[in-house]
Amino acid sequence: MKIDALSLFPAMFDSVMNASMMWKAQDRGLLTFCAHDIRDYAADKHRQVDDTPYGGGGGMILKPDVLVRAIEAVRPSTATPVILLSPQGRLLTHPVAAELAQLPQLVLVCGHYEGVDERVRQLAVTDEISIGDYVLTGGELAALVLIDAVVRLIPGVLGAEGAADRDSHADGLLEGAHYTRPHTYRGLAVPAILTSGHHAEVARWRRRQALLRTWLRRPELLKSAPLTEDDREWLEALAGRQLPTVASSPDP
Ligand code: 4G1
Repeated sequence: MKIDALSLFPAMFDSVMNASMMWKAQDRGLLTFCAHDIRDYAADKHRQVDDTPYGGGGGMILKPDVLVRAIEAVRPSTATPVILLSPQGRLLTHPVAAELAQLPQLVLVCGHYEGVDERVRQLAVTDEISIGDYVLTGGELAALVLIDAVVRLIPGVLGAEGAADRDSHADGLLEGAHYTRPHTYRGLAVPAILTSGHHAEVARWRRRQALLRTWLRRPELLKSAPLTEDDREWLEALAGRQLPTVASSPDP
């Protein structure tokens, strides 16, 4: 996959893209990443990239001529998607990331100030994606979140360990409780089932922990999660029960 990011602060991508999984993906030839400086596409001697909004009001708007020129310069064909990271976009979810991971190239456009001139959307943007409902200073961190979610889904980027990890996220449930050594920490012991050696019982306990935590914290996720008949029966039993909190009951 080739990813080109357009930004006024291309250096913001350096640390994330040169560490860990992102480094591995590029090292293995599975990802080519390039951050481009939008200012390089400014035409005047002051290299102006933004201007005041028509109709007044505060703030600055990214100029359409500069941004469209930048997009057209990095986009090899009109078939390449151009994604504007924006609070007005469709929400980034696992299915959206999985869809983008199928594509050979992405151009990501990061806004700044009050945003981009509307004609950039009309002329050069093919998709608009948001990472969530909060105010950001720019689209760069949103682009990095999207890149992380997408690149880990490219076959060969994660090792065997990661592939298993991916399955547990892709099932649409939250993770239950996890424990590692020491067995007892500050008086808190690991649930006995995990040291029992009964693998089938452990698997069932983990599944129910995941269902319980999802039901308590993100019940809306259960609507789209693939559930077995056993899962449904157990959730129904839960609904008719007095529930303690997850934190105080690692052993439901
Ligand atoms: C109105 C959030 C404005 C923000 C309403 C998620 C946020 C890009 C994202 C803003 C941005 C809300 C995102 C806001 C983002 C121009 C430059 C837009 C920064 C900008 C809820 C500022 N996912 N925000 N406006 O944050 O780019 O992708």
